[in-house]
Amino acid sequence: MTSYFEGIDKIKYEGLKSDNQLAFRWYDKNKQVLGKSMAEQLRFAVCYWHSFCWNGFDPFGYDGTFTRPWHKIADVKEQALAKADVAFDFFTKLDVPFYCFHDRDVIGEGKTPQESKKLLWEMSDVLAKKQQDTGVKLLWGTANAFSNRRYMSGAGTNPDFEVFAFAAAQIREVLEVTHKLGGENYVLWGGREGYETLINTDLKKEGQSFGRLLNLIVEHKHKIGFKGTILIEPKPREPSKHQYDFDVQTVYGFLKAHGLEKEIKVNIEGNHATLAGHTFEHEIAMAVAYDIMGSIDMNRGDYQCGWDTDQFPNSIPDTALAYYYLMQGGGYTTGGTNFDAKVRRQSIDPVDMFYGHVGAMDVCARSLLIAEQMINDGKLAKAVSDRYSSWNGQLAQDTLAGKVSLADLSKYVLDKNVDPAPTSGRQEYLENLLNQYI
Ligand code: XLS
Ligand code: NI
Ligand code: NI
Repeated sequence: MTSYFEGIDKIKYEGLKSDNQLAFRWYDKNKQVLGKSMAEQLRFAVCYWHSFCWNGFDPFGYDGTFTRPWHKIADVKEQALAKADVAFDFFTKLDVPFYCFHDRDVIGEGKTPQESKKLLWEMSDVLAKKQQDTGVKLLWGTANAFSNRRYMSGAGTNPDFEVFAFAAAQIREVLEVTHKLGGENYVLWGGREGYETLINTDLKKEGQSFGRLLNLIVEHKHKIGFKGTILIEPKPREPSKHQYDFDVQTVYGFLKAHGLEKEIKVNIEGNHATLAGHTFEHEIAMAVAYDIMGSIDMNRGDYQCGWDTDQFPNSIPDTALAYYYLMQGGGYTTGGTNFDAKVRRQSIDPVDMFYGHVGAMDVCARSLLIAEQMINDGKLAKAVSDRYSSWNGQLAQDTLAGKVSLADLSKYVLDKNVDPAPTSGRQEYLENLLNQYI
């Protein structure tokens, strides 16, 4: 069998002297960084959908621009097999430890729920064999509960109970298949869990049914003994006008409201953060602060476009800050760095898929090294802790512990004639310090 990536060898680390664009200059998988190898810290994953399912279509170019041979295969099973061959060939040549998929990426949907279930389970045997042969592991699986027209008004938040039940049944299969394949996480991205217009929407009801669905998933996870992490991937909109899982802080509030804050964590995507009006590192730092940091969908948006362009990361300062906050929180446990990114639709050659991923892996590796320096140096962290040092005093500690009343604080201020002296936030100094690491 000839490879779709004929002529491209396994990508290797060649270091800074190399100008080979099909080699890593920074990603040296065995290099030790903050106590682990780079491979173990970064836990790279390639996603199935952007590289092997998308054909380069956009709203003005329905037919797509790519001519991937497997897209022309009409038979569902044959197409799935051909696609899996290419996918695992790519993962192996790129030398990534993980991959991610939606159920409908790995094999198309059947005519009935029963047929779909059968197809997915058959395909899971193929994937299990490929994982065994290549050593590539599953970072996470997810159910596509947004593409089919039945999901136009949502899955877990659909006004029609039948759709809710359908989604629940679909998620059950994908969760079990993920478990069977040794998946380390299970992701829920609710692309249509939101609304288009409030005038046909019952917000409260949709929140209740979505909360119920999450509880059902968590119950089932424990029932089948799945040890991975359930992750919600926040995004503020697109395709919904307004999505309920807006950002990390909103998701935390929702989890808390449904008693799930110890059960579910977040999968944070760079481009979703910026769509929500935040930086990537804001979302990561927020998740670390609330103890719900799970995994990352690594990509970037476009500074001028307000949509999810899913471009490969290429800004080292931005990515370095993302890893700095991730590593400050202890790094990944079950999560990883999944490239939820795609080449541009004019990048039609097989080799372009390598350029996209290889460059992105190097950006991440270099950023991780910068984060390591920042952490070992400790100057930034010290500046922050110094800024809050007055909270170490007894009265402040008692206040946090709930032992002090408003009247006590008032007495303290009045008795002592407290007159706080403002201190500089040192933003420019710290920005300059940051640039020294880059
Ligand atoms: C879309 C999301 C999606 C999820 C998986 O914007 O990023 O690709 O990661 O369903
Ligand atoms: Ni994503
Ligand atoms: Ni996205």
